[in-house]
Amino acid sequence: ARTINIALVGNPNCGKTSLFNIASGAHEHVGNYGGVTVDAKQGYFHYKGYNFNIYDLPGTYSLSAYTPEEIYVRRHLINETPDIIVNVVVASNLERNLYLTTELIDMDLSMVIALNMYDELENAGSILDYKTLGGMIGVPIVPTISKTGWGIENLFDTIIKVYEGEDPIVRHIHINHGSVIESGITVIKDELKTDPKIQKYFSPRYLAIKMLEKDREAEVFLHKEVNYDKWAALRDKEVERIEDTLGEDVESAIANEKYGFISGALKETLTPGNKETANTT
Ligand code: GDP
Ligand code: MG
Ligand code: K
Repeated sequence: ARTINIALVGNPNCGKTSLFNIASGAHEHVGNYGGVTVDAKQGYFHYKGYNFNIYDLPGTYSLSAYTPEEIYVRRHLINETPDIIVNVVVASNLERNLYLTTELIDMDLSMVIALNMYDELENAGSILDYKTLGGMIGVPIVPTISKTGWGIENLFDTIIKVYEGEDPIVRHIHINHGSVIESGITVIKDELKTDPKIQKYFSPRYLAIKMLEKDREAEVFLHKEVNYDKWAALRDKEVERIEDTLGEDVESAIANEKYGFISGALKETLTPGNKETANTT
């Protein structure tokens, strides 16, 4: 049987471990992973003729390389190259949870979104047109309640479909960061494309974004793999132009554009309810 490698990625307290426990089953062996200080687990199970190898990764709000958890998740995605990322999001807190999603989209990875705590969204009286939202971002979205197991079979059926290249929703999109930033991304990306070593780092577009952010892991990668001075000079020129034009530092500007993209997408797909919930996550 074929093995599908899966990584659960999401904010702290979004329900990753609940999902992991339901999927891998109480009877499976679940050991601590790699003797690391961050909280990560690995499990195995079989479903519909496939072997699943699933990692429960530490919770993160973003993939900037600042905290041990963020660095751990980034390295896992780069080194273990999971077949499918399951991005677990809190259905009742999408404005914040989808930020990480926009970063995963930048990385150009195969992905399914578990719209978890769907019960809380419904309890709040909110309605999300998740099919339309999934179509907009090119990622299948499956509602789940990982506390009870509701929706988990549907989630794994969707994972199999994406793995087999049979899900019509899947499409790689680019988050539009606005013309000022996008022209900087394009200038750097077009240069990066000429260097075959860059292919090791996901996509040239992703690395170009990370360079503009002066991301620490990307800096280390460039130092190791390529002629750093040439890239730094090109990057610095673009950063200066962007910051002069926008009047803010480029890292915040990129984050703001991502939040703008999310709020635009939610404006079209989410009808918020007016009931308060006990959700504090
Ligand atoms: P993690 O930090 O992402 O691993 O999240 P956990 O799996 O530890 O879950 C955090 C809390 O949310 C726990 O108290 C879970 O019981 C609860 N939880 C998980 N999934 C759901 C869900 O779908 N609905 C509701 N209402 N609570 C959930
Ligand atoms: Mg957990
Ligand atoms: K909660």
